[in-house]
Amino acid sequence: MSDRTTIGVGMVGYAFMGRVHSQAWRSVGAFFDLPVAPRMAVLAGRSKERTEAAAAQLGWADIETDWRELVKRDDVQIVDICTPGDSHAEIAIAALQAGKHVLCEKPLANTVAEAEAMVAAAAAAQGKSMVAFNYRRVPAIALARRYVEEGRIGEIRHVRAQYLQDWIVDPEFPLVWRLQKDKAGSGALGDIGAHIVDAAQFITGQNLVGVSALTETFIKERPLATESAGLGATGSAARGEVTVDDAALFIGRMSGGAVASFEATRFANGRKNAMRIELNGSLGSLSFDFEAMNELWFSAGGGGFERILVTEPDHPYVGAWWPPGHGLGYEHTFTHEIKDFLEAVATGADPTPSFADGLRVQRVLEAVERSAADGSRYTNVED
Ligand code: 4PW
Repeated sequence: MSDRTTIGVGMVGYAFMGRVHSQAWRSVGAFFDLPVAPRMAVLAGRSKERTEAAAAQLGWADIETDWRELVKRDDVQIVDICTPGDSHAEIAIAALQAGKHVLCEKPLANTVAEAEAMVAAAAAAQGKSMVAFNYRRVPAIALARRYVEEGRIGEIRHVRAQYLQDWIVDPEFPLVWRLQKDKAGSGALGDIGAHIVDAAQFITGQNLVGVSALTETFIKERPLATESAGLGATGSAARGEVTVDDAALFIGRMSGGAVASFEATRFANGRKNAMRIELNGSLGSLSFDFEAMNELWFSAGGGGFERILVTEPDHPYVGAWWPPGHGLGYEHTFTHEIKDFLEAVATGADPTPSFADGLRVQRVLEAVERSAADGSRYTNVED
């Protein structure tokens, strides 16, 4: 930390995740009373021209064209990794070894071996580390966790989770990095399935211990991408092979005895960002859909579901924002994540989800892939 009140941040990558993280770094201090003030010191990207333009637009003071230089800088105490999964391990380990705190986008890595190396580096480091499963910081999801902890739905029997999008349903949508195994590790499974695995484990407080899975790649070849931004892209005449799953479905057992089902797909026509989770317990149920992210549905048993509008000041994170009923959006989940991370860094607490939590999710993804590949009826998540 450079002094008592400011902490320098260096961010690697400025595409979709880099933009939303920038928004969070810019706004967090204006809404939350923080023990430290983040300074958006450096943005790293490969192209000088593009990185300079992104830094100017997003509010970063300086740029580097090699993340290795960013990691060495004295004005950087936090390294925020917003790159595709193939570079997470290398950047995170170098940053931790250089004494920095690290916030890393999800999934933690592209393989279990990389995630294990990141966990080992985090354990040996002075710096704090956290994996950016931002949906934990949706107020309604944090409230669901609170309800479970308070015992309001009793013993959990069913977890039903889906993450449904449709942005690659067009067979002519280009072969962006999220559709390439060497860059993304896996497809819908790691990109969005990882979120519902993490959410299920977070809300229930239980780990997935075994799975039975099916994956499918509907479109085997696509135009090569020439440009991409956000979840949009333009393609060329040349085509390439899709090397990841388009959809992943699996059922599983949780450590506390619940049974669970998961569906992750980017082929659910009409569903844009339907990250959904429903829990059925011995006393009641909870249900959430990100497409109505300010609502949590609760059944106290017996009757049907009642809608809780999660915009009250005593709901998680909400008190810092707007009056009741005025609602939050996708970007706020990242602001909350960064607020919690900064508080942990400032107080010396261990932030969650930790790299070990990220590894746990990675082991589930790996078990899903093993089960889908060998067709085995039940595959243990390995420790
Ligand atoms: O939240 C999701 C991300 O984790 C987004 O909707 C898209 O899928 C982009 O990256 C992942």
